[in-house]
Amino acid sequence: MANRDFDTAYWDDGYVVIEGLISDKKIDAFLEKHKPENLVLEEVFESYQSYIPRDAYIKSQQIRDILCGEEILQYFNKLNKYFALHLSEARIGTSGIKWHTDYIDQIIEAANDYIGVHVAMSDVDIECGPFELIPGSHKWAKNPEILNHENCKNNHNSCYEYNEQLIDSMGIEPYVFKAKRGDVLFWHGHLYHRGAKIVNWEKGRDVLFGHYYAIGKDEAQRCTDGPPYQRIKNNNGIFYIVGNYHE
Ligand SMILES: O=C(O)CCC(=O)C(=O)O
Repeated sequence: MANRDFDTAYWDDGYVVIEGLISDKKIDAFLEKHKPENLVLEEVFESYQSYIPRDAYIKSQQIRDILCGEEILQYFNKLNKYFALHLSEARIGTSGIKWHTDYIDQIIEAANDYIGVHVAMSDVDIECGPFELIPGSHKWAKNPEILNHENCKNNHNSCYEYNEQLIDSMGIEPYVFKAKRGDVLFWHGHLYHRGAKIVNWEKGRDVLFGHYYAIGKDEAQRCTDGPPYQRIKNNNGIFYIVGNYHE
């Protein structure tokens, strides 16, 4: 991001890394509460499952302290959007998932409202399968006949193959996130990324992920129980926590 504003770098490259954003104190509090034990192997992508449930943030102050805290919010505010956390994951090492985007349908406005956050809870050992991304790929034209939610759900290999071929044809080198503990990476909903394969199972990278949707200002303003943590609605069982509503 050197010499560029956060928002310029984010919209140009589709990602931004902020070094040392989250304190050891917050990370230690999280790891004390959510110990990476009983790791379950996920066979499809040869990786460990998340050791917290996707909605763990609803009950965990320690997760919200990180994923909805002031450190991350100050950057969301630079995008002039109000974001709601809707998914959290914590993993030892990679998800192993192949190249993909988190927002699949080719609706640019909606993808602009989707953001992922990777918090490094330990230094990243390169052999444990780091997070990789393709800079600028959020702006590429992608085939909506293939990349749509329905097709990627029913026929996911066709989507992975399409993504692989498109990335090969563009010839852009991946960026490998060799993080230090406390570093944070923000990425755009249409940016290609993956969890690279584990090379050495003895080595880990403890990662906390947050996924967010932007919500309207009116909706954010309806929250009355005070920033920074506001549970605003129960949408078919999914709770949303507003991060950055400020008066
Ligand atoms: O394992 C990884 O780092 C990739 C995670 C990922 O793809 C995601 O959270 O959307």
